[in-house]
Amino acid sequence: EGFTVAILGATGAVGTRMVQQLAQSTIPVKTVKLLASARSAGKLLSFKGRALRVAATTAESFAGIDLVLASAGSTVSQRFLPIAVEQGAVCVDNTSAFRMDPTVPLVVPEVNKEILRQHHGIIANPNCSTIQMMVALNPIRRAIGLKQIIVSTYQAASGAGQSGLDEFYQEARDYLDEQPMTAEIFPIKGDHQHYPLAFNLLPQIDILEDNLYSHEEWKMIHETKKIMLGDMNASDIKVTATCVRVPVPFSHGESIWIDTGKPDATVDQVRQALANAPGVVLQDDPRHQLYPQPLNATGTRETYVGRIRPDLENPGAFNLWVVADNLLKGAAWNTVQVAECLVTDGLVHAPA
Ligand code: A2P
Ligand code: 11C
Repeated sequence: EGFTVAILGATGAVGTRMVQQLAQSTIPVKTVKLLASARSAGKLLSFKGRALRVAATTAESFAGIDLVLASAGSTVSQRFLPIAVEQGAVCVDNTSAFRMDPTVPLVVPEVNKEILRQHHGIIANPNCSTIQMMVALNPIRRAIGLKQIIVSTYQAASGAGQSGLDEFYQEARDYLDEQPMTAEIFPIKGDHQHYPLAFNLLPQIDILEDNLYSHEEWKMIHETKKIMLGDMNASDIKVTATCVRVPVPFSHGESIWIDTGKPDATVDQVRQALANAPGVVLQDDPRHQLYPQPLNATGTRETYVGRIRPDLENPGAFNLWVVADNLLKGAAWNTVQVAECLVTDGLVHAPA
C-alpha cells in the first residue's frame, strides 16, 4: 500500500533531509529508492529506522517509480527527470533546471498550490531565498498590497551543499588554529577566484550576469514574479535584490523593504496579515529582544518574521526581517510539502 518514491541526490545536504522529511510526511510510502552518483553506491542511509542502500543513478533507475524528489544538481535533473516522466513518474525538482519553463509550475504551497493541477510531470521547487520571502510576503500582498520589494540576504553556507559546508567548517578551524585558510568553493565553484567564507562576508552567490547582478539575485527577482504573478517578467511588482553569503552554517536571513502601495497601511495590519498566515511564525517583540535568528529556525519547517516596522519617510512602506531553514523550508520540506499536496489532490498516478 502506498507510493514508490525515488530520492535523487539522497546523500547530499538537501537529499538527506528529503529522506528525513519524507519519513515524517503524510505520504503513504511503500518503497524508497535512494539514488546518488556512482561514488555513493552501496552507502547506507536510514529511513524510518531501516537501513537502505544507495544506488548509482542510471536511466534504468526510474522504472516503477511513482514520485521522484530531486536535488542532485541541474545537469542531473535535466538528464534524468524527462526519463522518469516518460516512465510514468511525477517529479518534484529542487534544482533550477526547469523553473523558468512556462509549462512547469513553480510552487510554494502556502502561495500557489492551485497551479499544481497544471503540471505535466515536473514541478519545480523555487530557490531557498525566494521561498521564505514568498511565505512572508504573500499574506501581506493578499491582505494589503505589494508594489515593490528591496531585499538583502544573509545566506548560510549550506546553500552551497555539503562540500560548501565542509569547506566553511574547515576554514573556521584553521583560522582559530592560526593556520592559512584554503578556499576552493566559495563564492562559487568554477569561478576564477575563491575566498574564505569563515570570518568573512561574500557579496556573490552564483555566477555574475551581464547586467551585474549575481544569478542568485536574478532568481529572487524572476522567481518572485513567476510565483506571485504567473509571469517571470511581469512588472506589477518591482523587485531588486542583493545576495550575500554569511559565515552561518544553516538558515538564511533576509532584510526586506516593501512598499504596499497603500499609504494608510499600518504595522498592526501587517502583523495581523502574518499572525495566522500558513507556515509563518511571528517573532516580533523587539522590546523584549524577540526576533528571528538562524540558530532558532534551524531544524524547523516554519518561516520566522520579526522586526516589523514602518519606513518613517515612506507611508505604506515597511521593513521586516525573515529567517527560515534553507535546507528545510528552502528545499527539502518545500519539496516534500509539494509532494504531499500532489498526493492529497490525486495528482500523482495511483500506485500500481
Ligand atoms: P554523491 O554524494 O554520490 O556525490 P550536495 O547538494 O550536498 O552537494 O549534494 C549533491 C547530491 O547530488 C549528492 O547526493 C550527490 O551524490 C548527487 N550527485 C552528484 N552528481 C550526481 C550524478 N551525476 N548522478 C546522480 N547524483 C549525483
Ligand atoms: C545558495 N540559494 O544558497 C542557493 C542554493 O537554485 O536551488 C540553491 C540553489 C538553487 O547558494
